[in-house]
Amino acid sequence: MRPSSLRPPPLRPPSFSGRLHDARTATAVGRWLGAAFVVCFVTGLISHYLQHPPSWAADSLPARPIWGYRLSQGLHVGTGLAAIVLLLVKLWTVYPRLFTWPPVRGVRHALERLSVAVLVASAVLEVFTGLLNVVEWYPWPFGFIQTHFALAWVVIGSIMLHLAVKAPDIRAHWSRRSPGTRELPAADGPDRRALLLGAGAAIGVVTLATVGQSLTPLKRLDLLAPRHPDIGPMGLPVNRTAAAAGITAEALADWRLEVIGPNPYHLTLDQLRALPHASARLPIACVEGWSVEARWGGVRIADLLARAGAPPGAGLRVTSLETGGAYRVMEMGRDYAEDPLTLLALELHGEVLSADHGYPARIIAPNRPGVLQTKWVTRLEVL
Ligand SMILES: Nc1nc2c(c(=O)[nH]1)N[C@H]1C(S)=C(S)[C@@H](COP(=O)(O)O)O[C@H]1N2
Ligand SMILES: [Mo]
Repeated sequence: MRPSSLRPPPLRPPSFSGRLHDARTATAVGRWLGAAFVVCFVTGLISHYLQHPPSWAADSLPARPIWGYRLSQGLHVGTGLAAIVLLLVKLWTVYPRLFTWPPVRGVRHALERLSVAVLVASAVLEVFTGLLNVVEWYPWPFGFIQTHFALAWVVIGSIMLHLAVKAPDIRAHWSRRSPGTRELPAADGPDRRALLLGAGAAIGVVTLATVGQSLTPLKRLDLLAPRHPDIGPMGLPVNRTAAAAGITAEALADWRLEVIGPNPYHLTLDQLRALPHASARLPIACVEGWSVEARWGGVRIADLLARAGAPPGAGLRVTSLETGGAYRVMEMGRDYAEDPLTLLALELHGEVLSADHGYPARIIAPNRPGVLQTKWVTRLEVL
């Protein structure tokens, strides 16, 4: 067998012999796409396991740094959006190869094509389900979270297989002037440079026009993201309003906080307000990518649990007044429950919480996904 670098590219129909469809362009774009997918995958796992920790890990999730989840989920959505641009460019670069004739030239070729089909299909579905989740549109019959999570493994597995199959090509075209590749169209020309610059510019525009949803200094550039860090009741976005959650005036009229533990008790709102006051500057970081820091005031969860006679190291189950919905009940492990910054918040920016932000009381805890910052809290249970 000849050294792989001397082998001519496997498929080169004359009509597609330009530099924009060659292996060097595919490698150059593929590296960035691969990097985006890896960051997206790792941050996706972080998000998944913070929300659905295996039972053995639930008590040792880190409550620091307070901005950890904000950063990781900002990266998840940012790299996911960049991956959409890169995926389109990559598909455009390689599409002549996807339509070669004959479609199958043997078992090995058939398997390779099948693996590429799985890679393309899963990657496209993964980034578009993610995008539609950001705009909260679910035009499909399956559950978003399970599908997005399962597909992530298919995508990452297919990428690894693809890297293994294409390793010789990637190696030969990794740098502009690989030794021994003179007969391959490896030299950069203005057309390839223009394509790569164009792709970079498109990613720059997409990123700059959305990253302000979580990177507050750039919030003025946030033109495309569906939520803006400043826009919403009390200057903070809202995903689920009180009306959407079915929080009625009647339900709030006889609200009281029930705390269940070795010494159970309940408190009216006035009694709760009379307890030692604590405050914290903490971000809300939504899984959909927006995040914003705010000043919260209320009562420490640790104080409420201690008063119920909770043993040290106890976890907590929180129940909302909301009648349905996936976020009505939430559990938090020891490290969050004990943290002095974890509050049952009654105030936002020094004012009483508005209905949409969880009046009369909501959870705010450091380094946690927004979905776990339960609003309209009515019951705490020591676990
Ligand atoms: N009870 C309840 N709490 C909830 C939700 C919900 O649907 N129900 N949504 C969560 C989500 S997805 C986020 S991002 C935060 C947003 O808080 P905010 O609306 O005060 O900004 O609240 C969380 N708390
Ligand atoms: Mo959220």
